[in-house]
Amino acid sequence: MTLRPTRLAVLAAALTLLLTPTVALAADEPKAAGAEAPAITPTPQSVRSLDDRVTITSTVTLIPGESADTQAVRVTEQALRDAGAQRIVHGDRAVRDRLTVHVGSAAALGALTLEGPAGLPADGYVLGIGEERVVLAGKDATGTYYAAQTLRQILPRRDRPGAKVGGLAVRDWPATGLRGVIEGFYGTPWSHDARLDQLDFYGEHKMNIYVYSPKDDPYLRDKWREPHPARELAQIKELVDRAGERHVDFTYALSPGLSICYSSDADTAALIDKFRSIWEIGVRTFAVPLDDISYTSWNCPDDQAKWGTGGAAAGAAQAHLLNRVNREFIAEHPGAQPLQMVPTEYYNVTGTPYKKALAEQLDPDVLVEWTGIGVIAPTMTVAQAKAARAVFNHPILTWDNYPVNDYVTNRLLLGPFNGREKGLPAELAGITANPMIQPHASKIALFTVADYAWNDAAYDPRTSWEAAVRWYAGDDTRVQRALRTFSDVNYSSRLNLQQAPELAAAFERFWRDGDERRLERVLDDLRAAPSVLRDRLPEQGFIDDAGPWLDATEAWASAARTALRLVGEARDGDGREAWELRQRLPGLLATARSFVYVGLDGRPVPVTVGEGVLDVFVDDAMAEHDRILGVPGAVRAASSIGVYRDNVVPRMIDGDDATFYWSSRAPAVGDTVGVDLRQERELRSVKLAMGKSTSPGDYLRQGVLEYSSDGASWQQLTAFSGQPDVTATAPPGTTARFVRARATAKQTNWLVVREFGVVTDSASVIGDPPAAAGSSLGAAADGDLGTVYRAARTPREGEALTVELGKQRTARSVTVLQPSDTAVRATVELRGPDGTWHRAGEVRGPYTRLRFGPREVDAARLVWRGGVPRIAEVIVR
Ligand code: 14T
Repeated sequence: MTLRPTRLAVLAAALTLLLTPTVALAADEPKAAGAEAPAITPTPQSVRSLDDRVTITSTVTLIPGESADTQAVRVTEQALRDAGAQRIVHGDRAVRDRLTVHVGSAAALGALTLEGPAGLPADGYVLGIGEERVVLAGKDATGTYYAAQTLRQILPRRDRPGAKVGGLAVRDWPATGLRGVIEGFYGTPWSHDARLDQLDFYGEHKMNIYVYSPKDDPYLRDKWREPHPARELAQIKELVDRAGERHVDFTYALSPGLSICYSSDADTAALIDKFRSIWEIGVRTFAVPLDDISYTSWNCPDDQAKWGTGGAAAGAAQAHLLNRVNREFIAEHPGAQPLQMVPTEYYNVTGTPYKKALAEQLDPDVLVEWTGIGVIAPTMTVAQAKAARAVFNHPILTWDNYPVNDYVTNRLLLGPFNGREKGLPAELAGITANPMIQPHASKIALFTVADYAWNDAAYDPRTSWEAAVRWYAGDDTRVQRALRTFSDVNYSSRLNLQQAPELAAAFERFWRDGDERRLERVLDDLRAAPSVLRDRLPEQGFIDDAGPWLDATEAWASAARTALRLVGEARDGDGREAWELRQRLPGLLATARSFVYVGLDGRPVPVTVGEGVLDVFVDDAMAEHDRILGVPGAVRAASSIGVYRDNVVPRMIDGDDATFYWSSRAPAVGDTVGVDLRQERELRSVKLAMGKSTSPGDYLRQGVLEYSSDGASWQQLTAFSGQPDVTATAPPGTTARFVRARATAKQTNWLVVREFGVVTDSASVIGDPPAAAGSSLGAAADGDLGTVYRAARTPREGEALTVELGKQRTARSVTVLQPSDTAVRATVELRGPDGTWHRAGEVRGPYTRLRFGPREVDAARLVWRGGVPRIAEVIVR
């Protein structure tokens, strides 16, 4: 059938011609906001566009009303100037042909027939645009200030007057009373400038509380009785002033728990005196955190005498102290906000004598901070919050340990606030998030916290995260992409279990469809992201914060890019090029792992990015190459338990008895450590060496040694108990790919494995010259391209290296791999069934592949012809 233009198509073409000029004209007009949804953050409760629009005139009349403060006026004026207004004149009535802006006036909403803010919760506001006016009407001064923040986000950016702004009615309020940040982590406290910058950020994101409680400021904890040095006090005052301007409650938290005597009048007076000195610089909100202290041992005998021992005694003593602060200080200072406290049991809702004492004895108006269930709560539900309210019998303020990274200083946590059930804010006095040691890098997560705390009903973690990235990157889409890519490889946490969701999907897709080009683009973007951010991200602080992670990202992307090329060359059959690339990877990986974060204690901590995704891809790529080449790959070690410090799992197969794998907790029933031989092998014996002299008890107290062909069904080799060193010999004929030790009883000690040794029938290598120190003959045929046989000296006439295959097999090729900087020459010979050797060819260069017709062989040898031998692998297939 031939296609003819139908009458409809002709009509459509004509219509297009007719309409095109009109469309073009419309595009020339300044775009009215409201045509696309304005990016208001946090997400407002309700936005409605009105069938009207206003013009930003050259001169604007600003009429301050009853709930306007200087800051709301300042933000409004700035927003108007940024939108093209040239003069802003304060007045008390509208002037013809000028835009009128009412700041803090509910009555002015009348002309727009909008309901006023009277019925809204604290901090709520109504913003109306239409009828030649803009009206900002807060429930209170903070509400008006927030209306101004919303206006700032809505108005266009212009350098001359005339912009049209679509009519709009925003009616907005927060889902919970307190929304903000608790600087409550261990490690390097934020700098003064970073804190000032944070306060600006909170104001812009409608967060209204900042709790000043860095664990490592000595004057807040260790030396809580001592006054702040004058310079520091002056800085605190500057923070307090800035917080006030941004409608943020600066909360001063003093943690006396390490040394206070609860019954002491002097100590109570010292605490109150310090609060008083802080009141004087303008602070109105106070907290007494009693977390991370011992409540089983008192700091003075008087407390023991007064309260006895146990949780109930601790609760009573703490309530006593807090009530005194509450009655003698807070109640005596009109304008003071409710006192906040962190209980020593802050991480669950279990009924205990301690909580019961607090519930009954602590003054009812004191806010209790709670981290959810677990110190880092993966999820928080409405039911849990209700349970917390019930068990503490006090208003609950969450201390949400996200995105705090003091327990994982190798990581940046750039994923969204997640796992918090909708409806939670309504159960709470508020939400405070404990941020990262890195203030600027914390803003992505904190943006999403602000979004959730303001409007949990509308909150979607992924959408909010995307908005956060766009907001932080600014208008440049390239920077947006770079920041998204970088945040993706720093995404996971206990709240967001998947690491690098976008990159992981790209890898998965590649392994499915083999589209190298597509993945190439993804990895090129990842590699370029750090320099794009360094060159163009608006906030330099982020670059300083993220330095080692940016470096690591670039290096990991290079490694992954090389790994991808490796797979490509191997699949295309270019073994020589593949071997070149394969040899580059260990160095690239070492570089990728070389970047460190240096904490307060001066210890360098290697940083990670895309862990479990980038490293696994490189591993998988090498495995794919090795598979194509016909080698099984290096033996792998695994553990079902995490790693303590840097005592990583591979240390139990490094052949070094002085290094060890150390678990991050005690093994439970069913926990395993083991090795993957990467191919089915004849199993000879297993030797498990556990414990170490400085922690001799750290071994599997009771367990079994098992082996498996598929990693799914297991056979027992032996059972053991009460012995740190376990050896077992397999019955002749036993074959296995996997060997493991499994705990069959729970224990309290953690686990140290010095070596997990497995002896198999692997091809044996004999001959001369002997291997140099640190190398072995076996490395030439161990299935691991990463290990190299290095001869200790120049070969003598007639010396050869022989690889015994263990059994006869049909072969069609021999491949000999040498490190690229070696140029040894050798003749390759194969032994046939009659025991005689036949020449197969010559080794020349790093990659030699000799092919021949199918031949029965049981050994191969390299007869040296010159140079000092270094052989990565001899592969007979
Ligand atoms: F007070 C609390 F609510 C709280 O979370 N305290 C600390 C906090 O300062 C720290 O930033 C956070 C994350 O590491 O966890 C708490 O500190 C801990 C918690 C532990 F379970 C320190 C050591 C622990 F073993």
